[in-house]
Amino acid sequence: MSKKALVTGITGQDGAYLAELLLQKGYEVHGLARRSSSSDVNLSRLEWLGIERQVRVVDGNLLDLSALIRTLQDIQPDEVYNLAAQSFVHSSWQQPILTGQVTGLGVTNVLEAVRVAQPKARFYQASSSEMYGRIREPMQSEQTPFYPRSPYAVAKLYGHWLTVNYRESFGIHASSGILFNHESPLRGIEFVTRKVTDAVARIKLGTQSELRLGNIDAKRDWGHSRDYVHAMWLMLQQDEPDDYVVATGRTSTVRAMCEIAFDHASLDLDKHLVIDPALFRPAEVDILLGDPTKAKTKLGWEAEITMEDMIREMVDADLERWKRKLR
Ligand code: NDP
Ligand code: GDR
Repeated sequence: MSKKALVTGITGQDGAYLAELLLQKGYEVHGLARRSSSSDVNLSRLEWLGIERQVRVVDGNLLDLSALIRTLQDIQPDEVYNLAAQSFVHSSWQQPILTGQVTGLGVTNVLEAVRVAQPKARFYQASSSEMYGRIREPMQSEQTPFYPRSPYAVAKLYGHWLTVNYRESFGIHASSGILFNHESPLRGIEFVTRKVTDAVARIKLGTQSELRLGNIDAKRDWGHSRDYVHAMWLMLQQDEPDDYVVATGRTSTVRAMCEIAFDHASLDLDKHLVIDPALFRPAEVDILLGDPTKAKTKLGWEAEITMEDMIREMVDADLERWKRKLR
């Protein structure tokens, strides 16, 4: 009998790569997705990976506990990966209540559904390096204190501690991955890496001339989503649930990341970059740099794809997308 997994956030970047990994490992993969009036479920990322027909999509929303309970009763998954969230930090100041409901309280709904309907399931929570916020230690590990700097980060911290609490209160095999930024050609266009690689493609093809950015001095520890979903899976294969930092251990400025993208397309960043004060955040996380020692020692996990190779892959993918559209 193959194992069954339920992935919330199946239409997002990580949902797609995680589904691909689980299918390769022989899992029956169920994905929770919400419908909208303009489109049925958006399966474009699963289509990009050619797996849309292999994933069983379930209609649902993190805000609807009854639907979550019925979904777990019907599927009886061995593993539940909670990836769904309002995940864009910048939007969380515009939509703080929704962010709290989905990214924070939504975790309670999924954990309650597990507790009520399938307590034997192993649970993964998508926690975030944004929880560290105002950094007081040069490298952030599982022991570093949290200081969230956005409504998103506050909501993630709630979800993180609730996961710890359900593990300790009810004995649920609940693990939390404190993942640092990870990107790919499937990254949403609003995030800075993909905004940059998409702009590079358009500038190269002559349909755009400038790239407007906010704080280019911010530093991030960027890895590849394909690598990071592997760490999620490894956490649920351990005998004991735990919390793990998942990161590369290298940090770069937004500017340095831009230079890699522009250089790859033989373009000059300074001819196209415009700093737009409207894109600065009310409170910024200046630098993130993760210490992945525990993940390496206990899970045998290490990031394999470098930030440079990832950004080049993203530029190539965006060039290909735009060439196809313009044809
Ligand atoms: P995405 O934004 O690409 O995906 C988010 C997913 O959540 C989408 O499938 C979205 O569906 C779904 N979703 C949003 N609201 C609801 C809701 N109310 N009910 C059900 N589904 C909902 O994020 P990523 O794939 O990049 O990230 C996955 C998770 O990991 C997120 O929780 C994110 O916060 C967290 N994380 C991400 C990091 C990163 O660098 N990528 C780092 C650390 C943590 P729809 O398509 O309908 O919008
Ligand atoms: P982040 O990712 O907020 O770290 O959250 P994002 O790519 O949005 O920002 C990274 C840094 O770039 C700076 N920046 C800009 N960002 C965006 N989006 N657009 C711009 O024009 C721009 N200019 C400069 C930002 O100020 C910031 O410092 C991501 C999300 O995936 C979260 O869900 C996840 O939890 C964290 O990573 C870890």
